[in-house]
Amino acid sequence: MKSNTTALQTSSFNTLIIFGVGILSNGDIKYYSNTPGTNDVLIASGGGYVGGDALAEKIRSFKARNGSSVDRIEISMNAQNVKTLMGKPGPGEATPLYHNFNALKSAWNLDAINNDDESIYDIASTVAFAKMLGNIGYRYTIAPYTNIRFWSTIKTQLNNGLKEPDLLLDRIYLQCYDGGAQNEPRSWQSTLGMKVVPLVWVTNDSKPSQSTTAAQAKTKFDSWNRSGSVSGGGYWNDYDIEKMRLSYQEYGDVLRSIFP
Ligand SMILES: *[C@@H]1O[C@H](CO)[C@@H](O)[C@H](O)[C@H]1NC(C)=O
Ligand SMILES: *[C@@H]1O[C@H](CO)[C@@H](O)[C@H](O)[C@H]1NC(C)=O
Ligand SMILES: *[C@@H]1O[C@H](CO)[C@@H](O)[C@H](O)[C@H]1NC(C)=O
Ligand SMILES: CC(=O)N[C@H]1CO[C@H](CO)[C@@H](O)[C@@H]1O
Repeated sequence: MKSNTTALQTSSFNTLIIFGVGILSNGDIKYYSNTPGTNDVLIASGGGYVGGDALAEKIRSFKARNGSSVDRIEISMNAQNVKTLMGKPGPGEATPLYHNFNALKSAWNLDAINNDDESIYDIASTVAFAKMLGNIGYRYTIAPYTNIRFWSTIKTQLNNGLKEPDLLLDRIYLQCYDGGAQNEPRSWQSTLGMKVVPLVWVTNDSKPSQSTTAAQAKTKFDSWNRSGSVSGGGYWNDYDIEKMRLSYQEYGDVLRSIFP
């Protein structure tokens, strides 16, 4: 909510992932702002978009501008209430949840839903929900930091019978910071049978030990790309770029230099 739109459009980033969204027990969707000075916003309810024009325009503008490097927008979500709602009323097209995600896709011009489940890990409901999203027209991505066996099962079931460029689960963003600091992209790629996009945490005063300057990010991405030929790189998170007054351009240039 506090991002610099121009900087995001002009610093070589091709994908933005908006953090974070959650589903309420009735199938409504809420955007949790996670930033001091802003409030959580109900964004879809009763089958329609209710998040307001200003927010929709801001999000639509990221990839709309002539010259913007951004061509893909994802929303990142937790897995709260997914299991209950996939049980009843289920993933059908007539459910409030289906209509809400359909309305949100149009209102925000979204491309993918990112699953950042870090606690529930229920296979059957995750697969049912992802397939529902696929029916709506979303791509599906994951952002694991641990539990590789769960993610491997999800990837196999969702992409069963599908081929590039029509994979449902078409990207894996791997957390290589904090709880995932020891992750080796190459070994995840080998287990998952798919390339990953490693993520590092930008300079951050809340967990300085996880801070990664642009120069350090370059060293990491370069080394991962040499050892395993990863499919890109990325950063957690924009809020810290704003708060710490970091340079979008420097972090973006690193990605462009290694993944041209
Ligand atoms: C936003 O980013 C642009 C491009 O980098 C920069 O010119 C502008 O000063 C920034 N705006 C703010 C409020 O920081
Ligand atoms: C983008 O901008 C360039 C230069 O101003 C212009 O020639 C081109 O027509 C624009 N393209 C679109 C799709 O607006
Ligand atoms: C990253 O790996 C790809 C694929 O092997 C390669 O084309 C690219 O040149 C590499 N980037 C660098 C900076 O080595
Ligand atoms: C400055 C600051 O506190 N930044 C953020 C660092 O990232 C965590 C999330 O992992 C946020 O909670 C902090 O607000």
